[in-house]
Amino acid sequence: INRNTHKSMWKYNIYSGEEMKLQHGAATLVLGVQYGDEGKGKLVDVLAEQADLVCRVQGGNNAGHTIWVNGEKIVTQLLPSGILRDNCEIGIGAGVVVDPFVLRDELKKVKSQGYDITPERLHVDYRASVILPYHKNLDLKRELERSKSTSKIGTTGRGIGPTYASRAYREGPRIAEISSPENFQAWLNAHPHLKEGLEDKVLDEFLETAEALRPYMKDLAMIANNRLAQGARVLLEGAQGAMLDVSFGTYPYVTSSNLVAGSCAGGLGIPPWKITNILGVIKAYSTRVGNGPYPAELFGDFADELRKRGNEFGTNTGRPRSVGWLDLVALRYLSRINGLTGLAIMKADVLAGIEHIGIITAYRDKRTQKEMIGYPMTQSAWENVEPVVEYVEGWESVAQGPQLNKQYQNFIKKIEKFIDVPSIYISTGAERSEGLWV
Ligand code: 2SA
Ligand code: MG
Repeated sequence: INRNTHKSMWKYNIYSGEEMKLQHGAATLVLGVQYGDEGKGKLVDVLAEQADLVCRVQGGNNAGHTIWVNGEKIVTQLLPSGILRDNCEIGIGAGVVVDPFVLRDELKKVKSQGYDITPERLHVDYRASVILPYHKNLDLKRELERSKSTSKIGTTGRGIGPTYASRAYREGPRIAEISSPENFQAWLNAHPHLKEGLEDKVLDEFLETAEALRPYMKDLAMIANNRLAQGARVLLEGAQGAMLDVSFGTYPYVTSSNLVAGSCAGGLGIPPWKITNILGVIKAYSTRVGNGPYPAELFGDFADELRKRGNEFGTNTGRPRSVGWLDLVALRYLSRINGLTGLAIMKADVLAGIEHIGIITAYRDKRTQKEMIGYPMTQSAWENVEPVVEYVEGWESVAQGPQLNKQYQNFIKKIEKFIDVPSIYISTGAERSEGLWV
């Protein structure tokens, strides 16, 4: 590894066991570098212990982050994973799409689990877009149409795509517009098609919900900038993963927002140079849920076993996730696009006991059997990727106490060398406490 190219990494000596410290007056970004479900929620929860403000910056309740605390499972969808640490404020940024009903229900749910989120603590940016019943219906309708051909995307059905489209069309309401019933009515009257599914009783409930959420609606961008100026440690929580980025993922089988590092500052409204650390999260293997090319995919009994062991089912939808080996070709590409300064590797414990672990180190073209030159750019190029898999020796367990196993260290070294990014955190189990700084 050429450490000179990653100055910020010098602080974290490899395998030093030294915990990463969040910088004051700066932001640290945690993002997924696969297809989502890498375990970002856990890393955010761990780092949030030091943070003063933790914010979501894109996506919506398509996300699902699972965190285990003392045997209790807590799932967040729209709320940032920082909610479990009462030392930090939390935010939902301008780049997020918010379903008011979901936010209401999620606040209620986490309250019943002991996390009462007050309006002093949670800030929802006025400029976040609002998911209306219309958008949800449209999402489902489009998917139904697409399922008649082969172009079904396999969305979460939460209205995410249509809401972002509605923003680009400049017709979808934002949080600020629903903060007053008069404004919202005026907005609906100007865009009557958005009233679909918002009739009578539902409209009343919607207005009631908006009213209840009003104390949370704020100028989060300015709050975040003020906090940074005061020396706060800010954590940005990415959603999904870079392979699902609307520009850099496996388009059109992607989500509808930009997820890569360059877009995250804009999802909150802070200058990009305030982000001084960009931590990529990966699983030691990979998963994908929804349709679209997935060259790494494994099938058969082994895949079923891995899915079961890793509990790889959609957090929100319960859909079984496809599983596969770690794809270093895509990871290397996305490490560059994102400018990763450190890598967190999760769920290697799930692979314990497997004799040989596969890693994808090159792409071959299925048709010509020749190695692909360059990164796939078209849908058909993606569909014709045949992975070249190398096998490394497996491990009986990830670590003994604070010591990583030799075989696992070799695995990590191979990744680091291939992508030229050092690892900083190794998860050794599902619990919040099960992880090592390296
Ligand atoms: P959408 O709903 O428009 O964003 O769907 C577009 C694609 O993005 C994928 N996607 C996800 N992939 C993995 N995890 C996600 N969150 C949930 C989870 C998903 C769930 O954590 O398990 O519960 O099923 C997520 N959200 C969106 C989606 O599968 C489509 O491929
Ligand atoms: Mg998830």
